[in-house]
Amino acid sequence: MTHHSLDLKVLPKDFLWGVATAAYQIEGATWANGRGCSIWDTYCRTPGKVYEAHNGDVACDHYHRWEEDLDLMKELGIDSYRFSVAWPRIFPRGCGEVEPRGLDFYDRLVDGILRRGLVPMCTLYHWDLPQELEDRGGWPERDVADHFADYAETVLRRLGDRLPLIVTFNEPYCICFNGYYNGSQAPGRKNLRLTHHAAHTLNRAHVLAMDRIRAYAPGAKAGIVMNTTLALPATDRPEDRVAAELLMDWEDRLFLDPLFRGRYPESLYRHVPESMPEIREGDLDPVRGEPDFFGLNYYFPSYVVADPTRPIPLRLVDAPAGPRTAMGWCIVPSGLTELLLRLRDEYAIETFYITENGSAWNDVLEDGAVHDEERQKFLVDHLGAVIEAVKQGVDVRGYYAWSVYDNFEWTFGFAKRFGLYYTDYPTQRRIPKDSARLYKRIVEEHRTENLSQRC
Ligand code: GCO
Repeated sequence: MTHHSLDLKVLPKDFLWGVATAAYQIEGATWANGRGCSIWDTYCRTPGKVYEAHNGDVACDHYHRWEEDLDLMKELGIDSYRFSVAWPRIFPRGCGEVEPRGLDFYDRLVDGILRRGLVPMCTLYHWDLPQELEDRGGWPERDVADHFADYAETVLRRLGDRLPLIVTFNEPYCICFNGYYNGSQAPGRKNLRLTHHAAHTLNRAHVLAMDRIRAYAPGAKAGIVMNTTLALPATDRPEDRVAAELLMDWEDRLFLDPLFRGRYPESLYRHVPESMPEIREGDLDPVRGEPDFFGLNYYFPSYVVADPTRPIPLRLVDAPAGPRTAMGWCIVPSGLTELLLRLRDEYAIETFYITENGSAWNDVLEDGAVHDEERQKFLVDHLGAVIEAVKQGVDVRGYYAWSVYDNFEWTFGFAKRFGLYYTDYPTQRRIPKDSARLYKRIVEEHRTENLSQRC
């Protein structure tokens, strides 16, 4: 097991150590108890979209194994569990009739989380849009924001008194750009105007959902989760620096500026005016939509050069030579520190959670063990980056490892393993990797540090 020299006493005494999952990636039971079809059920059945046509029909069978999974999290010694609610379980058609058995499942799950002394962090949307709403236009359609707000209210009327931490959306960038621009994820469409209209619907939906959260979960802290790009110029050329800032307008400020400033980046109107959406009074409201915390998902930075031949004059280039995870992603822990500092300074964000951070490796199960040295190093190095940010005054309240166990990695299916536990899919056994033992030890050491400080 990896040794570490993390300065854990830097972290707040009430720092939340957690793990994160998402409904479609772990639950399975996609046709159980009235659940409706989602865009990911459809996408998985579209030839050529997902590795070996894998799908979430069974996944980690969490829908039936949730109690043992919560016991496993308790055994891991963590404080908090970040999960998502599947909209199609609550509104099988996206709106209209509610499926009470869907609410019943999450009612049991939340009570189970609380009964084990864990803090639930509930994500209302982690990519599984009901297919019928997509059939009616999907996120580019303005009224999906109203349906989302009604869905949020329905969930919170049932669970709101027991959810201390609530997230409206997971990764608006992926929802909009992978879903409607580059077509790499469900629903797999490719249209810039639809992308920007989807972004506006989602920005508006966040504001509407925050109204409902304040009304039906008044005791909760609410926020949003973004995989904000750390865009780095690939060279010191001034034009590449400009391109890097433009990438952040394009990918990130499209969501950050509406959230914190109530407007879109001016550069988008300069470069792609024809794709920008109609904005109505009250759509973007930095007062109503202001989050209590910002959830940051961090995996790797992006490297950018200027490219005047393109509508948005930039191009992503490969990261400098160096270690890569099994996803082919570069590994730059210091980027997490830099990104936290930049977000705090640019938007005066007072409270962060690292809502996802983790790595995929070609894990080998031998003699019932997985000696995942690289994942352990990734974990320690990125926790070190969080500690460095805290030393520089950033208020980070928690860290959620992605993920507790291997699960459905979207278009990569079950081929990529991010878990602290190894999921043996044929038997559905969860087998602790060395990284799980390391995470458990780090959590225990932080608690011990706190106790010693109290004495
Ligand atoms: C994301 C999603 C997760 C992924 C994880 C690994 O950030 O893309 O929130 O569902 O599985 O990040 O790619």
